[in-house]
Amino acid sequence: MKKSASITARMSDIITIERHILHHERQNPEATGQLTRLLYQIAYASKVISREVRRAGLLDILGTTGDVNVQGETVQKLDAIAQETFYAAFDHMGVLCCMTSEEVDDIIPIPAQFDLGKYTLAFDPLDGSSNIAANVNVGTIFSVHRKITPGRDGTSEDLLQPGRRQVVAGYVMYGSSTMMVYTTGRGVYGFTLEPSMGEFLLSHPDIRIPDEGKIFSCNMGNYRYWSEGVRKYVDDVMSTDKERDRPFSSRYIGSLVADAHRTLLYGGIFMYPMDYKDPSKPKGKLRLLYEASPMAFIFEQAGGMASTGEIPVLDVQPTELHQRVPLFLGSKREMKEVIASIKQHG
Ligand code: P6P
Repeated sequence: MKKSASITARMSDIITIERHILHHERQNPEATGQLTRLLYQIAYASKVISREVRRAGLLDILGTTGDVNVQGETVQKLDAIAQETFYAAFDHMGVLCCMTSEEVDDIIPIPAQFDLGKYTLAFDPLDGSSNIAANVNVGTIFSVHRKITPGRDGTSEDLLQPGRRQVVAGYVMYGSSTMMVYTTGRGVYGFTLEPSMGEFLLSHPDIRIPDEGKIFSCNMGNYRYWSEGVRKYVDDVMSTDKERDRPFSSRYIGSLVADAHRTLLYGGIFMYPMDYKDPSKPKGKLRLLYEASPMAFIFEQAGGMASTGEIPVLDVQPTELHQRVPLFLGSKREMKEVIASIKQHG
């Protein structure tokens, strides 16, 4: 009896993502179940992509399809698989009115034969895919908004909403383990895939970013293209002639999900600043709708900050599906310091 009791006790301690999602649905009296089904499908699609990522080296799918995506980047085969997996997971679910993806130029409508729902989905099916061949962590990033326009079909207006209005934001990281991290505006929760069960189990209840850290993360190869304020901040962080109360380490993977996840757990700052290589045409690199905005919702929910360097990312009014923005994510202390440096020095 005792043995079964301990198993029962262990079972009751295990919180699957499904159990967590249902628990939150019950707390929301107006819930219709559409959001629950949406989150279930994200978890399902992530398991399928995780399996493909893990087998990549074995199935000779590391190569490219030869296609070029809307960003002008050569599409890796896994990108194509991840894109198709996410699309196929949602086109028939009756929870979305439209989608947008890094891999597709235009808005993605729901096929006429399927029911429509009240949410939009913006996603990067496999961010960091240029790192795949080196077996570096890659990830899926997703962002959900409510439909705001009348009529049946979703429009770009439903997608081009400020991040402050997101309903759900999250990412899946395919690393030494597969983790899904998301927020619905009630804190940030992390789930780790238990491969033998095929279940995401709650491993990081209520993630909070430290108020300060000692890791800065940026591509120093672009240093000469940054504004004076950013360069001064980095010079200060790296300086040894000042009495800094903590030495900094530099960590940069070049895969947003991996760099953001480490920053979220350990603290510090991640930066992809505005590039002034052509001062007449300053540009960001990371995309607003399906990279910066979902990460910003997560970081603010975890007690951190997310900025373009001038305004909170969540307050940016999108104008184009694939628009790019400069992105700073991190602990309050480092974020306030870099924003102050930009304000003072430009
Ligand atoms: P760079 C990956 O291609 C990506 O979109 C993000 O995941 C990552 O943060 C960034 O680009 C890396 O860019 O210019 O440092 O290689």
